[in-house]
Amino acid sequence: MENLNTMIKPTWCPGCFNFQILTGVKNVVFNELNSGKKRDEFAIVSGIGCHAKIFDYLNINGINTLHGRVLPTCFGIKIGNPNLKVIGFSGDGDAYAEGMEHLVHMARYNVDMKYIIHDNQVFALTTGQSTPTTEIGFKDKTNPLGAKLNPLNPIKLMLSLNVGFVARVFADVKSVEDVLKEALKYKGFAFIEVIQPCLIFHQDTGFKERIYSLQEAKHDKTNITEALKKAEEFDYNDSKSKIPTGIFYQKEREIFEDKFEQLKKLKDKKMSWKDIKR
Ligand SMILES: Cc1ncc(C[n+]2csc(CCOP(=O)(O)OP(=O)(O)O)c2C)c(N)n1
Repeated sequence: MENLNTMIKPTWCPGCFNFQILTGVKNVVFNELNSGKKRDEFAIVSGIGCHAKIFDYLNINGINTLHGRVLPTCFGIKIGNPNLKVIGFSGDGDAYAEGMEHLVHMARYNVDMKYIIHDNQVFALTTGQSTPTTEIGFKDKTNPLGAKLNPLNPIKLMLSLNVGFVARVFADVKSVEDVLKEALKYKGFAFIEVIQPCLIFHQDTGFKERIYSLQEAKHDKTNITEALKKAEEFDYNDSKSKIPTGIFYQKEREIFEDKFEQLKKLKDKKMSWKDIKR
């Protein structure tokens, strides 16, 4: 486990839920290494924001990229070496504001990579401005009279784009661990929204009391109609509603890498572009 640590001291606020995400991810990678995978088989990418510091605290190769550019960077890595297990990390601002155009197209492309969104409903690093998942009425420096714009429902968006692995979990170690383990087994683009309060700029709205597990409730994750119904149960404006968590939808479909002969060859022969003689 120590090999996954870096020398850098975390600068997240004490108690920040990003620590839980970090530990969950670390546990999963640790188990993968124990079962024979090599650290070099993984690559991570993060954007800009508090979430992005996870890059500094995980001793795994990768790129800390520009704000909103996590997915095209992951995509580039996969094209260079489709055998890598690539995990991208974004904030809700990074994913749904600066990065939205990439999210929509990467969802369509279905590249075999995993995407974790640390959704604290604010631009935290820049001190708490509203993002596309901030609820109406939230007061911040850019909306002193309260936010007026309707928030996004990221789960519904992903389902409408035919994404084959759509999940939401709360930011606790075990939930992050469980869902990432499943996502790594899944072949294709896995979308994992991790909801978390920001202790400073967007405090808890009773998440823990409102959350229930889709899997314990025997939700049929192969049924898109049921998944869409579940996605409707919670929107960010409703501070009273129940919040379904777990895997909303899971179905494999052809991945980008298998549609292109050159990439498929690299994948099947376990090679990267640098192994090819020109
Ligand atoms: C293109 C661009 N726009 C704006 C910024 C300023 N900026 C830096 S961090 C940040 C907020 C990040 O928020 P989010 O992605 O939600 O992550 P969090 O800090 O909440 O984890 C912003 C707006 C930037 N660095 N680059």
